[in-house]
Amino acid sequence: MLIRLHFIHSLTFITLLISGLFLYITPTRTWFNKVQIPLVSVHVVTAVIYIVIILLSIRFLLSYTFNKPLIKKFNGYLILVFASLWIFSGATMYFQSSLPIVIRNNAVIIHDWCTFLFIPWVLTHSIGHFLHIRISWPKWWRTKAPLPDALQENSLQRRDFLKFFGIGILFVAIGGYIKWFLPTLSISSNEDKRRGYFRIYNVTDDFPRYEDTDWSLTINGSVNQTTVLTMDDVPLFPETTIVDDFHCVTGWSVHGVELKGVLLKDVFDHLGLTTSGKYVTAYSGDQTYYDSFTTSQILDEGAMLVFEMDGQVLKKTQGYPCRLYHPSMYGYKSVKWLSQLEFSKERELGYWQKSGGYDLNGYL
Ligand SMILES: Nc1nc2c(c(=O)[nH]1)N[C@H]1C(S)=C(S)[C@@H](COP(=O)(O)O)O[C@H]1N2
Ligand SMILES: [Mo]
Repeated sequence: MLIRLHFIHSLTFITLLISGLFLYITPTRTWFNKVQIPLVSVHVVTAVIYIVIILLSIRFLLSYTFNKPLIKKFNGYLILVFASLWIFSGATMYFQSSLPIVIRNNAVIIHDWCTFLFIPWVLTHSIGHFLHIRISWPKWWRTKAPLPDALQENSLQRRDFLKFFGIGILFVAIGGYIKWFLPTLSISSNEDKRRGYFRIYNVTDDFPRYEDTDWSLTINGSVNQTTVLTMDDVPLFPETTIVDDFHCVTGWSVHGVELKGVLLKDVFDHLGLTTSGKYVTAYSGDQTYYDSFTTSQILDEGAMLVFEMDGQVLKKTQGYPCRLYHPSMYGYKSVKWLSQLEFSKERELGYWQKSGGYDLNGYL
């Protein structure tokens, strides 16, 4: 019974680990999204199964470790502590929309760090399993608690463990590497500005690689005059710089990002543009991503065209040369490679409202 539980637990655990790492790593997350495999749901459903297993095993675990040496107790309790941290932080992430940003952000940090701190344990534990390494207990422990026969009997499962843990370790190694590597790619070069980092999101395989000469922004639909802006026009408008916290609805944030660009209100004022449309759809030059706003959100709430972040022109992957930004809304409203603002009488649904159920207004 215990061995079977252990096996089911490790299978579920590895599934969680792998799907979690796929969600964490940008290219795999994007790929799964692209082929429409709902990885988040896979992860969540597995997590529910995992919770059931943990709840089922607590009784066995406690009675099993009852008169076992300290090290066995330690293993059992370690799993319980980590499992509860994962479960609580995971649940917080799942129900995040009703929780304050601080809690949400810390939940992501706890969830990620538990995973990465647990790697050494998974490694030692599974290596012990495949290589049949057994640390013999000191005599005074052994006499107190002789090794149970059950431990000797699980040799049949070792090959399976080898397979599953082998794959697991590979992904953990890749994930661990990326975990340490990613922050160094953070957009801020200045150490003390490093406060969280952008995880590049892109729903398409590729992205538009604009030069500053071939980018343009079309403002059309129900406006008094259709307008096409190029980089040459940008200096005509007063420059606006704000420092703001960037929040992605999946839980990560970057604090104190300096965003430089022009307010859309200033663009309208300077060009004498007016609109009779109540709504705006903002399209990306990637031909796929777009989102929808009310005209007043765009003109009266400080929405801007952003050209620089933290004192540097946008990176190619972060929307170069121009992304939309609304200071009180989630990151998904920040359409990268912005190419068109279409004003209309009827409201469109955005990319994520159609495929991910994100809130239309996207306020923080
Ligand atoms: N064109 C385009 N814009 C986009 C996205 C996208 O996939 N494509 N993702 C959005 C989401 S969900 C977020 S959180 C931010 C992430 O910004 P970053 O990629 O610069 O970190 O971009 C937003 N703008
Ligand atoms: Mo996002």
